[in-house]
Amino acid sequence: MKRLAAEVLAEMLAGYGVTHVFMVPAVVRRTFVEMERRTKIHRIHCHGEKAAAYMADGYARASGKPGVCMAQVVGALNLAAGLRDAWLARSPIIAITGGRDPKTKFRGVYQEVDDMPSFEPVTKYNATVDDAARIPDMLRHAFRVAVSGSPGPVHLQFRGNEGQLDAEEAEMDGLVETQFAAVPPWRPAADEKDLKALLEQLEGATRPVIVAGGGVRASRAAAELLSFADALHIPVATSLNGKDSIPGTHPLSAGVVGTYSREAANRVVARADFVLFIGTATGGMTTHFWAVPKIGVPAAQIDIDPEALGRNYPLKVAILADARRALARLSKLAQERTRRDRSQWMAEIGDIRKAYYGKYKLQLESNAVPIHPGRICGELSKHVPEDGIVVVDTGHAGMWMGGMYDLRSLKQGYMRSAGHLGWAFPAGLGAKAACPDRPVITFTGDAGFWYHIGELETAVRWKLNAITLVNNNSSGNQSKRGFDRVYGGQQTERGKELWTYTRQNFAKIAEDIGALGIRVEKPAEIGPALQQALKADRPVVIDVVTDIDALAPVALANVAVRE
Ligand SMILES: Cc1ncc(C[n+]2csc(CCOP(=O)(O)OP(=O)(O)O)c2C)c(N)n1
Repeated sequence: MKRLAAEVLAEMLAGYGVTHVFMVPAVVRRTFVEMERRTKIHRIHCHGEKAAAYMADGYARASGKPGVCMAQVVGALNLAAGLRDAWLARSPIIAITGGRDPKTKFRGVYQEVDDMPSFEPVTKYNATVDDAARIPDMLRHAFRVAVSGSPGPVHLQFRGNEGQLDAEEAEMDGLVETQFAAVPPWRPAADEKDLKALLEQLEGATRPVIVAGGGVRASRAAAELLSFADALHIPVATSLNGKDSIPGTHPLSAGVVGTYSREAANRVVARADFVLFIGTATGGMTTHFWAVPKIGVPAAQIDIDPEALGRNYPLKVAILADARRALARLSKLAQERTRRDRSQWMAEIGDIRKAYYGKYKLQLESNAVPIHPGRICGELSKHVPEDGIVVVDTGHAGMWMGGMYDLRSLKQGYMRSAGHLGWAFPAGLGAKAACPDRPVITFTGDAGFWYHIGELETAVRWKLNAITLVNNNSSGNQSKRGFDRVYGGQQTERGKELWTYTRQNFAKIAEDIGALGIRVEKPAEIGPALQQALKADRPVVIDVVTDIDALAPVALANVAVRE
């Protein structure tokens, strides 16, 4: 029996558990009508395609379910640009765009270029859907690819500049494979002999460390990670993507290692005589460009992606498995063995942690006016609720929060821009869409906030009640050091034209748009502002006026290793 493609598409998306789609019209118009008629899917109509992609990304990272975003042909490249962060962070997204029609292509059709090559570097699967009958199987494949292995974005280009293919009829099954509705669809087990070899290596090590990445998060393996680390007394450092795999308050937590990092973590990892990488691509940001730890350190790795294993660090043991399953089995096997005394290493970890908090106390508790951003991190560590999700932009935002913010429990979440300035604010709205019952608090600089400030109106209209805290120093002051350098020491007064802005009051702008705006000028006001925001049940912007001269700590490299 023939059915209207739009009906089948709307029903299939609902069948996969999609609750929101993020888009700028006009694309698959008829499907939106069928969504209204047949499903509860919210059609979040945004102000820009890049922001729509970031919202889908935030939705995906908060829920583990693919985020869906859409654009008509002329907005397709804007959407592709927004997939870049998801690609880098391995976040599952399904992007649907309008495309070309064989009947008219190459004739100078209004608004049309060949968008397909632009999606190639930022997707795992990039395909054209030319016949309505193919929508079901290609959508199923899109879900399958997005969530399988190391997750990532996929792109389907529907025939017609607005993807009008959805208005056609065809024979369609509409079958949904719910196994692929979220990450991970499978939990492959590790080879027992590899796990035993790893335990041998760990037993032989005096100062082992675990570096946990986004794969631990994707596998929802944090509890198993902690049991294993606790059982064998192994400290845990994380990548920025893996930050919510261990509370910062846990005595085995070293912090985020690498470039946007905590110096305690770089110290611990540099001191280690054995490194176990779990669910991390061992990329430049996590390893401070392969300096922490140094290449050649005895290492093992657990990953679901065979191509990640040993890619940057030669391995003693390479384990292909789902992180949660491997860690659960490792904990079990570890119970059957004698455990090595690590009291000296544990004492050292305690000392390194203490030294870090001692050194940064001045910033975390700073009473300076204008406010020091370290104090914001200190206040957030205290005030983010037990089930709160924190969403963080890149640049100094990533450095301040990656290094200085502490999660207090495994129920709290942490997500961060994989490098794109301006990602966090829309991603926070997407996270709130995915998890309406959890508080979402976004930390962004003002440069980051300016990118998609128009989406405040989207937040108000759709009641995406996220809290956005703006570290407002009227500049992108991460650029200061770089411009000082190229000016040969200290930049000229005019050099500041390259990274400063006019002073603005974002609380006022927020109020004008219909959100709650709170301006904070004194450190003691941060806590009460957060409490007020958490009770507001509206989108909130907390505009914190901060010190333009406060620069985030740079990564500790070349850590002296003394025996
Ligand atoms: C898309 C994109 N463009 C440019 C950059 C480079 N960049 C990184 S941080 C930054 C300035 C950040 O300013 P702001 O968000 O205000 O935070 P601040 O450094 O002032 O704390 C820039 C331009 C980037 N990361 N991403």
